[in-house]
Amino acid sequence: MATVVVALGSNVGDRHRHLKDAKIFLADLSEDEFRASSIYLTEPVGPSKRNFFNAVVEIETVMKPLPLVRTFKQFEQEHGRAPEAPRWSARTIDLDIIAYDHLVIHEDTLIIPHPEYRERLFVLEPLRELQPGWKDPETGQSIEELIEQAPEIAIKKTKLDW
Ligand code: PH2
Ligand code: MG
Ligand code: MG
Repeated sequence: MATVVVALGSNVGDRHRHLKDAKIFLADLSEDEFRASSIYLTEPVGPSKRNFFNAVVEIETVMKPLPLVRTFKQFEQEHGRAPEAPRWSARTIDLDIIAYDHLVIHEDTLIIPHPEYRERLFVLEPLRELQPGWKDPETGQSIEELIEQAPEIAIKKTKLDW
């Protein structure tokens, strides 16, 4: 069984609803413990103009990384995400694998840990809430070090429920 850290993001439509739907899907998928961070309101990184709701969850699964990615893509598409939409376009729901146990994978089709999560406070802050002892599987850096180095963005923990 693997512990998988998943980042959730939504910046269009009923963002709270999209996150809650994704949580139900991920909790169902999880074989064992399921844990979720708070929901955060975050400034967009990149050209998007719409603020995001973001969160990080942890699931336990026997699924291998690639099938898991495919399952996530299918969920995204069933929830209004166009498969060929441009990289930075608004999204109803985005599910990204941040880490899969302590695996390091560098393949054409898959990079784990997520290649950009170290620059993304909207992932790092909820991850710190969930796993204060987190160490990057590739570099060994602590979550505090990662947060210190990441570019500043406006980010606020909300009191929204799941
Ligand atoms: N996702 C992106 C690009 N920019 N910015 C925020 N705040 N939150 C996101 O989830 C996000 C983003 C690409 O997936
Ligand atoms: Mg993403
Ligand atoms: Mg994605």
